[in-house]
Amino acid sequence: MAIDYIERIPNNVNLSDNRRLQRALEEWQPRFLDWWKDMGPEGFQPYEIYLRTATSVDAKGWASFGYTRMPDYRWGIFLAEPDPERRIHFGQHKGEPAWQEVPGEYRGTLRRLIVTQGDTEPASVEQQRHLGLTAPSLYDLRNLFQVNVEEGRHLWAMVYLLHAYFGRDGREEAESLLERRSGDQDKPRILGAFNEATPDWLSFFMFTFFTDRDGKYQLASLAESGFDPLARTCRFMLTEEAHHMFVGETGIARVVQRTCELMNEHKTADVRRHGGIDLETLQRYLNFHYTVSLDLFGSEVSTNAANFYTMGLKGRFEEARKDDDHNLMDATYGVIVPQNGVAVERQEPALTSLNARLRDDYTMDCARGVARWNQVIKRAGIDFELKLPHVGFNRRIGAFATHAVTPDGRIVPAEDWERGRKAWLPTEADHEFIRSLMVPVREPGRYAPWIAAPARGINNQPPGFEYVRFS
Ligand code: BYC
Ligand code: FE
Ligand code: FE
Repeated sequence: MAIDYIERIPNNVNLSDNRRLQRALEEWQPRFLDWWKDMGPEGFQPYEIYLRTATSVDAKGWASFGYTRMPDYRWGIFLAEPDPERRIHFGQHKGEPAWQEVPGEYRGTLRRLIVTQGDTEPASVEQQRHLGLTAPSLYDLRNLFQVNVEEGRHLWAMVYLLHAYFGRDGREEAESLLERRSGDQDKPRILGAFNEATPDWLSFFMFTFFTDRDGKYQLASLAESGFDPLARTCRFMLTEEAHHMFVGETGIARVVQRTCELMNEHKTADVRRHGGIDLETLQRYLNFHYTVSLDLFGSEVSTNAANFYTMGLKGRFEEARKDDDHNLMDATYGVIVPQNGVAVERQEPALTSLNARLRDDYTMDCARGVARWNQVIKRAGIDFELKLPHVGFNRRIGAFATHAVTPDGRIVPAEDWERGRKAWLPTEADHEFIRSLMVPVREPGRYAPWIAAPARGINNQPPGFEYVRFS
């Protein structure tokens, strides 16, 4: 279904057939724009950015690249194509036709899930709003803004569902999504990681690698939902998410590459003196971003998760491809938990372990990316491996939240952990050093000295391409 760009709100849901909904969203639109101007990328609203815009929801639809001022970006409502035959394929409603309306008994639960998802999207834009001022290149600057406008669109995706299916409560939630603020004492964003600062580009790349990847896994689970409009909107969001994770993975790979070049050139691991980011510091940033992202999966053993599944609201990652009864009444799952002072694997009912299982899928995906970074190190002939820390390390949520766990998985007295902290997590001095590297580079084709150039340009543009026009 083609996207209608003639309308004030681009969409592929025939919005003009529902005047009431259209009017309500047209009233929300200027408030979104006010929020974007206040809380979106600082200092770059007037400039033209080389951005992609969806023109249809199939693979070809991403071919559209062009210069756009961010406030003119065509945020809209895009759902993956409907499948009229679609059925709920897990939980107690398995086999029933997918819901086109919200089942009354699940209204509150479903709204909560949608609000939680929706809240992360503007939160990340708020977290990243100052980064444009210190971008290491025009290429990176453009990628930041691409991520930002798409997170803005993800907010639209959830706000559409709230307005279209949840009546007055939904409209109120849509307002609140513009009122909470990342890191604000009085009105914080809902989930922990979205109240942390993203003060520098190393944090940004780690965030898009680790935290956007939580987005991938959560969206994939919601894309299985029996509530069909949610499933379809999440399926399209996932196509946008892939680029965010690409930015993170290649961003870190380029930092690693530059670090290795400096190590070999100067025959030292201490590359800070030469303007690079040492591998130990990269490891500490990795430890932080990975573990705050693990917290986003909730408690590993959770009755909420069991209920979401049984109700048919939130499935497993690639639910359809799993070869079991899709009810999980009798199945078990091995969950890592602290027991008598050590981390052990314990069999738990599969239903209540769904958060742990999704988190484990996520960890395997993270490990593949880390292995690719290690390839860069290995190819440079350097003997060092980046590692994901143990799942119990540095946790605020779940079974390990009340335990002090080292990166290699030992449960230790709290004082020992505090003594180890500076070797494991970024220190104030690390932050200060990284901050000192953050000087903007705005000449086309040039890159800050702490990061290598990318292998190829966006949409195959040449190295000196002007991704952002300052005129
Ligand atoms: N911080 O049974 P529990 C993305 C709360 S990222 C604060 O342990 P449950 C993106 C929980 O709400 C994807 N609170 O967990 C990425 C519950 O509260 P109530 C975002 C937390 O409910 C980058 C209580 O603790 N999408 O898209 O099974 C850039 C006990 O809950 C946290 C979603 O999250 C936390 N970390 O699962 C832009 C999908 N963790 O009910 C965007 C929707 C838990 O006792 N959300 N709590 O008051 C969900 O599926 C679930 O809400 C969660 C939690 C997986 C988050
Ligand atoms: Fe998103
Ligand atoms: Fe994202």
